[in-house]
Amino acid sequence: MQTKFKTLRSMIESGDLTFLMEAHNGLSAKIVEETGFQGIWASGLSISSALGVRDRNEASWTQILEVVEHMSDITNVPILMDGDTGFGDFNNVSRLVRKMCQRHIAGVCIEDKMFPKQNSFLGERQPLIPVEDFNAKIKAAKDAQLDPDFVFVARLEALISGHSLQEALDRAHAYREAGADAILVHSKKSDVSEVAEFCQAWTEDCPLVVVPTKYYKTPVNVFRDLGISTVIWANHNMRAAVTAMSDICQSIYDSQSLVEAESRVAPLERVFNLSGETEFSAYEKQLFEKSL
Ligand code: SPV
Ligand code: MG
Repeated sequence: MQTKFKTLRSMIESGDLTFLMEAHNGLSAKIVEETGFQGIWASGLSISSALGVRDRNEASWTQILEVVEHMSDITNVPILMDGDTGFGDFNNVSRLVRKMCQRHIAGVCIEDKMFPKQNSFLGERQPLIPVEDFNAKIKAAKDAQLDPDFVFVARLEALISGHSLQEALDRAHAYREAGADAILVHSKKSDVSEVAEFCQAWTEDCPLVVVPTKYYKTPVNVFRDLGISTVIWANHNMRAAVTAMSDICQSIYDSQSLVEAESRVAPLERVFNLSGETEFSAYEKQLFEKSL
């Protein structure tokens, strides 16, 4: 069987547009896979929110990794993990990558901001890390990887932080040179314009990744035409869960009854199926039959 590392690499390097769907725990990861997505985005924002903390490195890297390990254990599709700024310097990145590889987590995305980070959609002009320090993180990750197909995605925050297109391009070239396997060009504009300008100016043979949370109205064919490799749907399972949980809480609170709620929630059977109860029962039966 092809490793998750190889699968993620071939998806990102293939000519077809790849979609990674957000998950933030084992349950959501399972649903993403079951729906048919070929890969999972382990979102820092969503995992933090699900843990009840801010997207500011309030959860430690081992707490995040533990969640992603549950996601990896329950699925067969590869996971690209949001590694924020790498939880420190190049040495922290190195240790993170080693531990990810041991858990078969296929790739990491690291952004070129400072530690501790905050979500890119908050505040203005968040400071960028010096290029040489980010290059050290890329090189350390590549030196530390335990599988040659482990994917390092270098995430450019230049545009979102108000820097020029040229600054973004210069950094992207430097990161590619340092060994990045793909470049994520991030934008908080409500249209695709600055991402499009970047893509048109990007002549290297290196995959581009985008996160269209803010320019969500852009049809995916636009991404195809721009030669983009991978689209990340970054936080919609977490946001869907927030809406669904708020609605059901309100309904039960107001009615002091489960009657109205019952038809609006997943049957318990579905929950048991998602966590593998069906396989467990079959396996248990088989084990005991054999030993008779
Ligand atoms: C995340 O999902 O945590 C991301 C994407 O980093 S974004 O929130 O768009 O910065
Ligand atoms: Mg994030």
